Amino acid sequence: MLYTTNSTFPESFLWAAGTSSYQCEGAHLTNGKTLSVVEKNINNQYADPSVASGHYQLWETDVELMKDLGLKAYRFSISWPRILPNGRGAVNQEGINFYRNIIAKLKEYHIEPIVTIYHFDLPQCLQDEYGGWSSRKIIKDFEEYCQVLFDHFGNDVKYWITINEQSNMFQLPYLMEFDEQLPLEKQKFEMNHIMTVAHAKAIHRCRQTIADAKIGPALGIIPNYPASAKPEDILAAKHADDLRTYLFMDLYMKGKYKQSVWNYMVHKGVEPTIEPGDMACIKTAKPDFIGINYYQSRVVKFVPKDTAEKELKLNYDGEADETQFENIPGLYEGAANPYTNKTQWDWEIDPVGLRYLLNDIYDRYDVPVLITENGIGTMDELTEKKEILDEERIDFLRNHLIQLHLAMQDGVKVWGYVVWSFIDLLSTSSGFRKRYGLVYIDRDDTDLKTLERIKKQSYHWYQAVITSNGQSL
Ligand code: BGP
Repeated sequence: MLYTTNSTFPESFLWAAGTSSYQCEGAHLTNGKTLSVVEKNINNQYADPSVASGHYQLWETDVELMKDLGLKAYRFSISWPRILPNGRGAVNQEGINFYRNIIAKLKEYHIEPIVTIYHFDLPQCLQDEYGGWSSRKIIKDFEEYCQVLFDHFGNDVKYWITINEQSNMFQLPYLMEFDEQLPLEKQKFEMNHIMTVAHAKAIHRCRQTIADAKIGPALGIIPNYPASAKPEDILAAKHADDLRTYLFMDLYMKGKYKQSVWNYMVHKGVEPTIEPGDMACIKTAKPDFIGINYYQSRVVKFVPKDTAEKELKLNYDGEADETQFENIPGLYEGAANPYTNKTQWDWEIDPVGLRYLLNDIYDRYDVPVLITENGIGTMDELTEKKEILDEERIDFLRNHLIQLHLAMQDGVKVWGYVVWSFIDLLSTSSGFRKRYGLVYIDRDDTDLKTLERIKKQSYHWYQAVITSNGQSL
């Protein structure tokens, strides 16, 4: 629809906020928990995950803050190595109790738990034993981990997210480990296939165990815009979307490899090994919804085959303009957008892109959407009165919610909206320097301070949004 109406958000709309385990819990080697790959990797480069936001100890305070905020739902992830310290086998009762207590409190306050099964934290022991996601052995271990969660929490948790940001997992250097002796791209596509089968198995297990559950993946999506009206640039944007988004979406929703991407992989000799039964397993595991993590859009232009290859280099410290866009010679290269503002970490701020993306996804796949992450990383500072005046965050969230609402009026079915993040947490790329929370945590990268929770201005703003069911944006 090209014109908007005055409709309101539905009563059932899930106003939510989110976190993930290793980013907020801390206690990373406490009460039976073992190390995960991502904890090992970020510990080397950024902040220390042993305390994070102190949520393991302070979860009750945090849930009280959720209640005051009026959240209808809370998205969080369960730590695989907290539940299964050896990656499989013996279940750690302390881990089960930790999440069981949180879920019980959420239910008491009528806050719907939305549980992510896998948010980057692979047990390090499985990486050491057989190479983690590079081995098909992980499919069985992941399936059993899922079964443990469904058996223990299935009565109370009705919204499940299988895997967070499968696509980004292969882009960001600290999320996965690769074998330096083997061609990188081939490894990535093999791992992607294995992960897709594991995701599908999780959906099958969920359907067998929890009759009334809704389950789907959460994909980090960056829509690609052409740098100009030049036909080659238009095609470049399509290629970038196919490789970075629709490869994954077609697997999840249609149960098949996108032909153009398959051709690309075959041409480069990097296509994955498909075993008998894999595609049938994937095809019959249609998700109930798609979770979208949306932060930014990107511009791409065509670059000829003989261009030098460029890797993606991220801006980690928030000193703007350090990002180097990746390219695939012959297909596309990232470029700056002259029409959008950027965050301090060079992420393009593009609320309209959310409306565009939602329409595109819904047209292609006809599946309900949950915005599983949306937010802005900023360097928040306490004022003398101990306040956080994060107007930039309020603007960001407001403008995205306006576009989300317009997309709903266009006809897109959106179940809910998860602000990233509920409390400040360890930014995977930049530690505590880059804050996303509605609630400030009194610590920084080097000084643990008091871990006091302080409501930001955005917390109060979101509270009013929820109370008015989106009327008071
Ligand atoms: C997504 C992750 C989140 C969160 C967010 C912000 O990719 O799912 O876990 O980290 O991005 O990213 P960052 O912390 O790197 O700014």
